[in-house]
Amino acid sequence: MVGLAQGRRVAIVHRYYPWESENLDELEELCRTAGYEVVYRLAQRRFPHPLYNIGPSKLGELKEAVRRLGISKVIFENELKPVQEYNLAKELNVEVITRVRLILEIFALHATSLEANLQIKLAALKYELPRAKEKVRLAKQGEQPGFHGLGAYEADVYYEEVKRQIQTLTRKLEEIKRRKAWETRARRSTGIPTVSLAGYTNAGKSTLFTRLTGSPAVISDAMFTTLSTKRRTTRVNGRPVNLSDTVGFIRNVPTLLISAFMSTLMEIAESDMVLLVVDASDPVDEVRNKFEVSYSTLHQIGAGHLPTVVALNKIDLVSGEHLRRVLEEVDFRGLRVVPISAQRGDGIPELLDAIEENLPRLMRLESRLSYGDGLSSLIEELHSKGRVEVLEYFEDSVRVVAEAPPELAEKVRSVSLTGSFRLIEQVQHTRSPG
Ligand SMILES: Nc1nc2c(ncn2[C@@H]2O[C@H](COP(=O)(O)OP(=O)(O)O)[C@@H](O)[C@H]2O)c(=O)[nH]1
Ligand SMILES: [Mg+2]
Repeated sequence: MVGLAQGRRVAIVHRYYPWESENLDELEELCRTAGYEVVYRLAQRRFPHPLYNIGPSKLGELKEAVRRLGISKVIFENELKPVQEYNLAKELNVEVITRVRLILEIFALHATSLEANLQIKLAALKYELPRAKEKVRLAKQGEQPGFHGLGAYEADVYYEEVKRQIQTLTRKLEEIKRRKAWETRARRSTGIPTVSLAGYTNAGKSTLFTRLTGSPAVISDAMFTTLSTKRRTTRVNGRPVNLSDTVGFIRNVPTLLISAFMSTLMEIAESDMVLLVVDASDPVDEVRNKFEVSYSTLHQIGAGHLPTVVALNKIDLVSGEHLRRVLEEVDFRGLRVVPISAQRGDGIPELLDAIEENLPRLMRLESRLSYGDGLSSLIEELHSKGRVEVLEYFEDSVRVVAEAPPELAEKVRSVSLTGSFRLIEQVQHTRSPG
């Protein structure tokens, strides 16, 4: 348990109808994405029990596991009635949530824009509204005195408050949408290109993020998992890049969460290029299917025009024959595909080259700058946003050979000594069509 923050050990439960099938594997993937460690799994095929959803004997087993394994949260795949949620929490003595809340937690971990954050809050409130209503009903009937600690009056106030907040948020979001229509993107002005990691849950995005940024996998309490674990500045063959571990594509997102999901995903469209991570260890048909859905989703969110590199991950798990079939039988739409193992490090140099080739162009500059105000900060900027090859100090001037984003190169040109400045567009490696 060392390294894992306390309070992240969870049990997952799926109570399903006779005509459904058990879905705990996917729920476990989502739990891991949210930073939880699943230490107990319970599946039961039966009609919902009115009080607990699962049957009383299974509840007994769960209760025992929660106590024995130090579980701090129980996560249900299926929806629960408010009264069931209450009864379960009371019996188990730990928090009980459902898949919808879990997915909302994942969104919240990745959302960076104001709009995405408001959409997530709105979805959470809309999810809460019918529950608040039920609390009012129960409290009024006196069926559950002190339900969630609320009397009839408090329950009423609570319900009205949730409703009011929904209205306020909806108004705010409309305003943001109106403003966005004429606001220009401020993000680009830093001069450091952003690369977004996209792909399905479990494809290996976070593992690759860690591999490329060198930061340790941080698993901590959701409240302390700050943005810096999802966004980090790193160097790609010497060139600074902001790498972003995005929310990724999640299967079967509940309808209520679609808007929040889309606006969290939109972050990808704001970046300069996409690194699409695909799990090569799936059966060929599934690799094809996931790639195609990923590809069309990227187009849907307005990221279809961005340069995209496919990182075909987990090649350490597959045979040469399987990899050959994936490469031959899946139509990757002309995108550059680089087989890698994020875990073992295979193919990473090739991947870095592919990323570099798809980044926005740099200008190559050879310049002489005189000593004076702003020289050191300009050189610092060249170091942080570009790649400095030569820096020679002479008595009267400094000779600089570097590659830099066009805006920065322009800035250097404007203060260069006349006659000693050359600006050449960087020769790019040829990019694969698509
Ligand atoms: N064998 C193998 N496992 C990997 C590789 N990359 C990731 N994984 C595993 O796949 C699972 C999902 O990885 P993760 O990075 O969390 O995926 P994400 O949901 O896309 O962020 C984890 O158990 C990783 O250890 C790889 O290259 N090889
Ligand atoms: Mg992840």
